[in-house]
Amino acid sequence: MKQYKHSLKTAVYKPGKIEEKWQKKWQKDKLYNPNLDSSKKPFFNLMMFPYPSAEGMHVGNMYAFTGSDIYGRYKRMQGVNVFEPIGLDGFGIHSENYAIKVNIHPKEQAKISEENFYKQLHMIGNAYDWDHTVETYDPEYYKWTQWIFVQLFKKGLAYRKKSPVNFCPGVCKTVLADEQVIDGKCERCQTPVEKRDLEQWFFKITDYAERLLNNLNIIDWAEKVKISQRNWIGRSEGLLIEFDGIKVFTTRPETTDGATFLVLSVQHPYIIEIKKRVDGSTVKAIDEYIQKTKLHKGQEKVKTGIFTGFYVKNPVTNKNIPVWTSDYVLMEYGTGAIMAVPSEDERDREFAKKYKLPIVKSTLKAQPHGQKVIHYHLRDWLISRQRYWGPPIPMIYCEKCGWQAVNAQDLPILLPDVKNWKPLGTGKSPLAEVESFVNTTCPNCAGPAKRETDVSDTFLDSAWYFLRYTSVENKKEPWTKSRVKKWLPVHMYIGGAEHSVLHLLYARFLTMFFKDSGFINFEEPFTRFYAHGLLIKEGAKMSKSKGNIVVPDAYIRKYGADTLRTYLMFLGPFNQGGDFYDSGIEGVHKFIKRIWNLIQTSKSEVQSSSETKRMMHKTIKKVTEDMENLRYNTAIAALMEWYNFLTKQPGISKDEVLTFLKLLAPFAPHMTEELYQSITKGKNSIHISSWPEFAPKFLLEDKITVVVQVNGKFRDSIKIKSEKIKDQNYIEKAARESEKVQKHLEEKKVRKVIYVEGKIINFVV
Ligand code: ANZ
Ligand code: ZN
Repeated sequence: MKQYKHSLKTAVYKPGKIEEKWQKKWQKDKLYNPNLDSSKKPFFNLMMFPYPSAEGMHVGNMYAFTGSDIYGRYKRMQGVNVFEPIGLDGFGIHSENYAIKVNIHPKEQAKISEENFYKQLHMIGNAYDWDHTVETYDPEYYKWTQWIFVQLFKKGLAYRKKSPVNFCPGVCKTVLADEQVIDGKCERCQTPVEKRDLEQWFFKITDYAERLLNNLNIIDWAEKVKISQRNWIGRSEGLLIEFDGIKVFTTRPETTDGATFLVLSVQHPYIIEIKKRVDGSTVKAIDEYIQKTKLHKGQEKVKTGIFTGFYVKNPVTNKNIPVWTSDYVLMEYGTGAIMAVPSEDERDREFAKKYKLPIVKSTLKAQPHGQKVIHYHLRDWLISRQRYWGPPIPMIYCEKCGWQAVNAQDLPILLPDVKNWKPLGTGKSPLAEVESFVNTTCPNCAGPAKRETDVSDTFLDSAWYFLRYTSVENKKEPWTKSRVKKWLPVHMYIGGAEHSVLHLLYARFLTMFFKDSGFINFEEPFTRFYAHGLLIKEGAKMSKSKGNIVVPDAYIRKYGADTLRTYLMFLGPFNQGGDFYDSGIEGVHKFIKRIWNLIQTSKSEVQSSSETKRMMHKTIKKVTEDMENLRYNTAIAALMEWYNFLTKQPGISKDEVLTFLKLLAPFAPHMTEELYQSITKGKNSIHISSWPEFAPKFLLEDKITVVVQVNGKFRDSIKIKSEKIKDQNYIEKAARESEKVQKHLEEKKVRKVIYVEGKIINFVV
C-alpha cells in the first residue's frame, strides 16, 4: 500500500475561521448553484418556506433547515444536481403584529428582519443557492401572487360572499380562518373571537375536494399527514331527505323514524318563509334569538335554540314534528338543516332534554326516499384580510360593471406607503382610508371605480413560492415553463407536520389549478413530503412565554456550526425531534475535535487489513442506508463507532481518511472541507466528490462456519478463514482434524466427500 503524508497547515481546530472562509469560498465559486437550464440530473431539495419571526431563527428552525440540507448534501455527492433554494414568507399578521408591538413600519421592520435572518442562515452553512431567493413582500413576487388571484377570478374560482366570519377584536382586528380559532379564542392574541357578517373573497377549493382526496393515494407523504388531509377534506356519504320541502343531509337515513324535530341553521333561508307564516310574537322571538347568536363568541359550550312555531311531516312516520332553529347547525355544511334523532345522536339528545322534546327509539330500519349525495367538510378558502401587510387584492368595483379584475399590465398593485397602517378595527383594511389608492377607473368602462382594499391571506403567498424559486430572473412570467418542467414536481419536501392541512392543501389546490389552466404539466407539487420532528428544550416546548427559546448564534460562535449541526442531528430520529441540552453539545464538540486531531496526527504508513476494510465498508453501508432514510442520529453513531475503532489502530490509510471525511461531510461541511482540501491539495470540494460505495465482499465475516457431516449426520462444525472457502482440500483436512469427526471416520473407508461451498462438508463412508 502506498504511503501518504498529511500536509495540514492548521493544527488547532478553529471553527470560526474555517467556517467563514469556506462559506465565502463556496458562494464565490457558486458551488451550490446548479445550472437551472442545463443540469442533467435535477433534484429539487425543498425546505418548507420559512416564516421567520422578527427575532430571527431559533435552534428549532435550524434543526429543520439543517436536516433538509443534510439530505441535499448527501444527494449532491451521489451525483445529482441539487437545487436547494431559500427565501422567506414575510407578509402577514405575524410580522405585522410584531411591527405593531415595536411600533416600526412593517416595511422597515421587514428589511431589518430579512437581513438578520439571512445572516443567520449563512452562519449555519447550508448549501443554498443564494441567487434564487424569494421574499413574499417583494413587488416582483407579489405581482404574480396578484396575477394568480386574477386567473382564479377569471375561471370563476374566486368569488365574494357575505358570510359570518370569525373576527378577532383584540390586537389582530381581523378575520380569522376557523383553524386560527382555538377554543373560541384567537390563536395569536388569545382574545375571544366574535362572529361578524362581512363580504369576503373566497377561493373555491371545494371544487377540488374529490381530487385532493383521491390523489393522496399516489403521493409519497408521511402517513400522518395524509390522514390529517383526509379528515380535513372529510368526505361523507349520505342522503338528502325532504321534510315538506325542507331538505336535510343525514349519514344515518335508517334513523329517520326516530327524527322528532328538525333544526335549521340561523342563516337558513327557509326561516324567512317561516316568519311569513307564524304570528308576530314568534317572529320577534326568532329575530331576538338570531340576534343573540351573533354575539356568541366562538363555539358555545351550551346549546341553545328556539321553536319557530312551524311544523313539518316526517316522511317515514307521517307525524308532524316541530321545526327549531339553533346555531349548532352550521349553514356551511350539508343543507344547513338537520333532522334531529335524539335517541341516536348525542348532540340531539342533549338538545331534546334541554327543551323537553320527544325522544323516540328508532327501529333502525327506516327506508326514506332518498337522494344519495356526497358532502365534504372542506370549506372554501377565505382569502380577504382587513389588514395592511399583504398584497392588495387586485380587484376593482364599478357601479356599472360590477367586480373587475385588474389588467395584467397594471400589476403589481403596489401596497401604498402609508403612515396609518395599523388595523382600524372597523372590519375594513387601513387601505380603505387612502383615497388615492381607493379611487381608480374601471378596467372595463373606464368610468370611476373603487379598488378592493382588503389584502390577501399569507397562505396564498406561500402556496406557489416553490415555482418562483426556479425563475426569479423572469420579469415577464411567474415562472419559466422549461425550468419548472425540469425541476418540478419537488423531489423532496421537508417541513413541519403542523402544516398538514392548510399550507400543504392550498399548495396542492393551486398546483391542480395551474395544471388545468395549462400553465404546468403536473398536478401534485411535492412527490415526497417528509415531516420532521420538533425540538424541545430540556423537556419543555420552546416558546417565547416560557423564555426558553434557544438562538443558535452564541452556540455557533462558541462551538462552530459544524458542532451544532451534528449535535442537532444526533439528538434523535429526525422525524421525532429531540431535546436540546446545553450539556449535550460538549460531547459532540469533543467528537468533532477528536476527528480533526486524529486525521492530522494519524500515521498513515499502514497496511489496511481485512478487519479495517470490513469496518470501513460496514460503516459506509450503514451511513448510506441511514442517510437515505433520514436516520441521521444512527448515521452519526456509526461514525462514532468507526472513530473509536480507528483510534485503536496503529495508523489510518488515506482511503479511510477520505471515506470518513466524506461520510461526515453533510453533517460538518466546513471542517471536512478543510481537511479534505488539505489532503487532496485542494483540487475539488468534498461536497461535489462522490459518495463512498461499499463493496459487499468486504462485509463478509472473516471466518465462516462449515458444518461437518458423516453420512449426512451432524458431527461437528468448524471455522474456516473466508479466503479459504473455495479450497476443498484445505477444508477436508481441517474437518478431519476434529476429534468428534475422527471418531466416526475411524477404521472406515471414505468413499466420497461432498462439499457445499461455505456450508457443509459431508463424508460418505
Ligand atoms: C341524523 C343522524 C342520526 C345523524 C344519528 C347523525 C347521527 P358527517 O359524518 O360529519 O358528515 N349534520 C348534517 N348537516 C349538519 C350541519 N349543517 N350542522 C351540524 N350537523 C349537521 O355528519 C353528518 C351528520 O351530521 C348528519 O347525519 C346530521 O345528523 C349532522 F344518529 O342525521 B345526522
Ligand atoms: Zn365599469
